[in-house]
Amino acid sequence: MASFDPHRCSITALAGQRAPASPSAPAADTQPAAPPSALAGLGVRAPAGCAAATRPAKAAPSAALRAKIEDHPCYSEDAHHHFARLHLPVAPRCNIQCHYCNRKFDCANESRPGVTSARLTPLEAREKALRVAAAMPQLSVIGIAGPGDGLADPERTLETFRLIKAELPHLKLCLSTNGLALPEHVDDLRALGVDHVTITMNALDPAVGAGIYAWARFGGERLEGAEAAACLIERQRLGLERLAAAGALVKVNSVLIPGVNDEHLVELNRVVREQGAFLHNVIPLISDPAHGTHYGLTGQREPTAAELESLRARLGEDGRLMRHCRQCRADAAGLIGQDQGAQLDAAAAAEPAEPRPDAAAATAYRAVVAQERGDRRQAAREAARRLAAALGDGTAYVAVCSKGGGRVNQHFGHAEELQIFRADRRGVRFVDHRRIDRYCGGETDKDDVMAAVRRALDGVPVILCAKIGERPRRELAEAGVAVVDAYAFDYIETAVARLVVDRASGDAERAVA
Ligand code: CLF
Ligand code: SF4
Repeated sequence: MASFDPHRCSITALAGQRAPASPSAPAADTQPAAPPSALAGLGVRAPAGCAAATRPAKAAPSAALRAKIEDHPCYSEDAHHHFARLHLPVAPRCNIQCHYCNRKFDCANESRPGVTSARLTPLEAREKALRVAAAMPQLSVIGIAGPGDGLADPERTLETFRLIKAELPHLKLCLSTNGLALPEHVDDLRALGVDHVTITMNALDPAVGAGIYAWARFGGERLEGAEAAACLIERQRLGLERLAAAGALVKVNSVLIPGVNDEHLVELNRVVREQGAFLHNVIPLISDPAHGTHYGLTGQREPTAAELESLRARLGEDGRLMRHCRQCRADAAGLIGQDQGAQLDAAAAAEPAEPRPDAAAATAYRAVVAQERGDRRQAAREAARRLAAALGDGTAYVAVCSKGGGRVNQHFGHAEELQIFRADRRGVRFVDHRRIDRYCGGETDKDDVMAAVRRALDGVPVILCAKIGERPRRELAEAGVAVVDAYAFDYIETAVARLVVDRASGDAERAVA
């Protein structure tokens, strides 16, 4: 690590060669070719490159580590089916300017575009946290993720964490930051029990960073271009190093920007792992011109789903890559992917009294989830056994409508995303989610919804759901997509295995009913 001057970043120590910018090739793994077999229609294909053979064995986490991650919906893919997070939007200001951000909208580090409904003071945030904890026994994490940077005005963030820790000590505290002001706050964060910190790192090379950041304000100076990027990168690396040394679980988020940092993220992944990052989360650039960001207005394109998957595939399969991020709002509340913030705010407006969190309800919920997770793990093992027999070395892709609990339990018409799962001899694994508009009761024209669904499926030939109406079923069938509701309310792993086995055994009525 380069020596650190708290008032001036040592820019040249980190300068390097800019990585060649070329879009990633489409991922072979995401483009299943249908074979002429009993499993045709599931997109089953033989392995290419055999990730199974090269995946390193995962060491079992210690009990202490398990306790930190097993109920955190972002740090554990399994937890995100059961546990919720609440973001408290107490941080309106930022100390840098990313080309993908317009602060009239949420922080693109940790949000999808959409104005946060309110900016809260620490006391207002405390009230909201108490209210949401009372209404939502599945709440496990309180996060601060904008709408600006959580450490640009650190006292607001630290005071909020202090208040939450005093009132709701059983909840995990989580911070997302760009890292510029991180190094000098590591001790404060650790003293408050903040175990989970996300740093958004998009480049290690200032020349690459110069294409991503317009400016940074540091030590009373406004830096621009490569100088700003070099300062930011140095501070991010120092913050990461200090947090990891202090025992925090650091997640690095990186925005994939085609032609700017796509190749570079492979090297970044290697370096941040070496520096102690616990997880890496590569998220796609959002550059809708309507948001008024620099990238949106200058035509910088977003990555395709295939480009994102191709990069993720290169970054390893050892469980240290997050795939289930939904790029949440700065005021998100609820299970990841199902934002209940607006409903909770409306309920609070109707009944303004301050409710007290019900510890017994939270404990009871956790007991139910523990039982469910045990049952689901057992179901997943059984599914893997059945898939190995039915698929051999092949792979199948299935889209699932789920509203949580790890089950196929959502009506197609109510789904706002399709969860994509991959089945192979090792079992069933979450790959990706694809956003869609609601078919029933939504504002989008139904023909447009169906066109978007077909695009979102991108070669995935089957949807599992709890129910579907005749018209969308017929339209999807005409597009070559089977919709199956015969396994409604099964665990996802069980449903996928049953689908594959029923197809292999020729029970087409169940498998495509
Ligand atoms: Fe929030 Fe971020 Fe904490 Fe999670 S979100 S501060 S680590 S509690 Fe999660 Fe949302 Fe993705 Fe963030 S899905 S945007 S990774
Ligand atoms: Fe926007 Fe977040 Fe970047 Fe700040 S760090 S400019 S709030 S995306």
